[in-house]
Amino acid sequence: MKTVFSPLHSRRQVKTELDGGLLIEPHEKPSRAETILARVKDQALGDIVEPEEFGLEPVKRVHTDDYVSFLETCWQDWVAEGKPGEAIPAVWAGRGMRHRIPKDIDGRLGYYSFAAETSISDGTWEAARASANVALTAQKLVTSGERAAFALCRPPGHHAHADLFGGYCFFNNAAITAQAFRDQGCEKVAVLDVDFHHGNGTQAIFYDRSDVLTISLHGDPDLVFPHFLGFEDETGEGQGEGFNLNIVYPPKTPYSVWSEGLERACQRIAEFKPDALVVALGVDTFEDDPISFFKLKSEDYLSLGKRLEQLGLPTVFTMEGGYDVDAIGVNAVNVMQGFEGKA
Ligand code: OKP
Ligand code: MG
Ligand code: ZN
Repeated sequence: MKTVFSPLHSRRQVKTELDGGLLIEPHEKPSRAETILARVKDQALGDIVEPEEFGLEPVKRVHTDDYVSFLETCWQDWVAEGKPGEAIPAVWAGRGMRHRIPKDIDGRLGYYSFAAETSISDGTWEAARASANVALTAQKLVTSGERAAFALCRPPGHHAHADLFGGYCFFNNAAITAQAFRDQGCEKVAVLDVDFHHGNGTQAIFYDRSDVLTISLHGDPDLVFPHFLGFEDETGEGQGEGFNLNIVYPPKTPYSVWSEGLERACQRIAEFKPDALVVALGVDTFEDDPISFFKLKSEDYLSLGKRLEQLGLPTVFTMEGGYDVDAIGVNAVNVMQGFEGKA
């Protein structure tokens, strides 16, 4: 399997993540991507290719023009205001307040976000753009006949809505990929999100559509991020009714239980009969992940890959979360190797 990777991911190198009342070193850090890349090389998974430049058009099929423009100039606007640190949203339109776009950068940071842990600094825009290009290049490989491709995206994307960043995400790489499949002639596309966290952005983007089936397996949002979306009674709306599926688990869920939901997800996908599959691949389901609470083991990722292969679909994997940097390479590449038949 080919891996698409851009060294430009390292342009996203923020110093801060608001966590527990402190500004800590971010969990979503450059070494994550480098460790996965090293494992891809070590295991000789396949060629490693740099992304092509697709421009903003396929990004804007999913994200609003004004959101994209905001991200492009956010850091300069912040610096121009004389702010001393990294750009961090600190104010939102609460219940009863107006959802209008303010001129001031503090106001716009709040308007275009849903969480405060995701700081912005110089290079975030370039890295987010590169991450989308990585996903789109993998999509092009699969459209051109590859059975599957691994988009080694960083920053991740599945929390990003059409016009909201948060949860370490800016552009929703999985959604952009699914939309690219649609725009190139696929009638139906499925997005399966196996990251520990709910893929709230992907769900929201396709919520009223029946052409893109969205499924996410995740930790109970009553207990974990993103807190305000991802419950099992969210099944889609309008035309999209019945085309969103959330499968929620409690703390300490092992693969033996998690895989029952995977089976339900796979059966729903098989019934949907999509022309392509996008897997939003987080490996923060791992037992030693520092911010998550499932109990998957490294060998379980081989089983996951094997089950995904059995769907028999052209498949793009977009990298999402995974914060135990020591294990992230083994776990992510195990999915690809399981897909390719390694037991
Ligand atoms: C991004 B992805 C940790 C709180 C974490 C943000 C989690 C973002 C996860 N104290 N809040 O889905 O892996
Ligand atoms: Mg998920
Ligand atoms: Zn996650």
